Amino acid sequence: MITLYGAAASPFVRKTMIALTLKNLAYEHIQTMPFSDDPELKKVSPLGKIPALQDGDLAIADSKVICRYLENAYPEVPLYPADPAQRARAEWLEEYAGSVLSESAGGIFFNRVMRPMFLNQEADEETVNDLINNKMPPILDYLESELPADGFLFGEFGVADIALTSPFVNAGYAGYIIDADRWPKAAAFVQRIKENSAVTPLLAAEAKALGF
Ligand SMILES: N[C@@H](CCC(=O)N[C@@H](CS)C(=O)NCC(=O)O)C(=O)O
Repeated sequence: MITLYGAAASPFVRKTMIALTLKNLAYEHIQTMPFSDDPELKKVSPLGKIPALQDGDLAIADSKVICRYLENAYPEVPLYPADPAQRARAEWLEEYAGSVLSESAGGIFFNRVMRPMFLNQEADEETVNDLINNKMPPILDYLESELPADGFLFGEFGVADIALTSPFVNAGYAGYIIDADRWPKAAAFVQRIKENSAVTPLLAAEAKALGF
């Protein structure tokens, strides 16, 4: 049995949950908050970060490591392209999503949602404005040049599509909407992935749990 540790509202946990769903893998979900010093989490995730995953004797952390393990261990539904060059591009976009995009989109979410809801702090709107006006536009310019006008990035629904969409779900909770006049492909892509039948039930469940 596979066990997934983490909170669904994390872009990295959500990405992993969608990957498990697309691969038709049953799993137990242990709701675990980051920054908690939870000894159970530290056993599977030495850095205390989410997600972490246990599959039999194997315990691993980091959504990239987990998704690549799932791809190798459960190849029936592939989530990365088979062609080496395409696979490298998919892994690059996954990396881009997990670094600059997650830092900026996640920063908007952290300030406007996490701080007031969980940390009893006010949002730092100066930081949010910087993220929205200075950090997000070059990211969206780049994505606009990479994303397809229709369908998925590499033919079939895969990790790159999930990874690039997930941080925008978080930013959406914080009221951030991609300007479709300026970045039409990016806006339509994110909407398309969010409306995918494998994704909508997960988004509905997490939105309900968060009270949105
Ligand atoms: N590269 C990691 C990033 C995971 C990550 O940063 N998760 C956040 C929650 S969204 C976390 O656990 N933060 C706690 C910490 O940094 O201590 C991945 O892809 O899983």
